[in-house]
Amino acid sequence: MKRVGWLILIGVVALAACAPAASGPKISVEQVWGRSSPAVADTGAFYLTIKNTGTTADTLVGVKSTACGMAELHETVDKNGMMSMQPIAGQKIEVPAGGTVELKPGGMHVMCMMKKADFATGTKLPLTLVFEKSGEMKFDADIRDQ
Ligand SMILES: [Cu+2]
Repeated sequence: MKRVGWLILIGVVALAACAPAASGPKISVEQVWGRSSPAVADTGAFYLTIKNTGTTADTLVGVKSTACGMAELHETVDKNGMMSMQPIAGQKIEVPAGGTVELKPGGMHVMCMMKKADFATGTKLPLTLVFEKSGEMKFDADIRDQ
């Protein structure tokens, strides 16, 4: 009887190991924050980290916030030593399977234009990310100085 029990246990473990992993992207978003900016400034910026622990890539295809008249994906570029920023081509950021994409100061960011809300330190502002496969995800971005 004891031997049979062990055989069953081994069988169960083997089955678990062979079970197919759920396919598709598995997106999680961390450290969603916005940089504080003076009320008179017309623009603000949001930053975040996207992780995909799934088995296929997903793509960030849109950003929106009720705090902005318009939100765009931007990247920072070095033009002959002058740092400037520009909209990301196609307004898309791919997040590869098993990959991490960081939107951070000096790099990619969500540009909030025609600001409708005050980016005041210690407050929170809404930010929605739209992924091609994972759909919409809503966040409350912490507004802080850096
Ligand atoms: Cu920008």
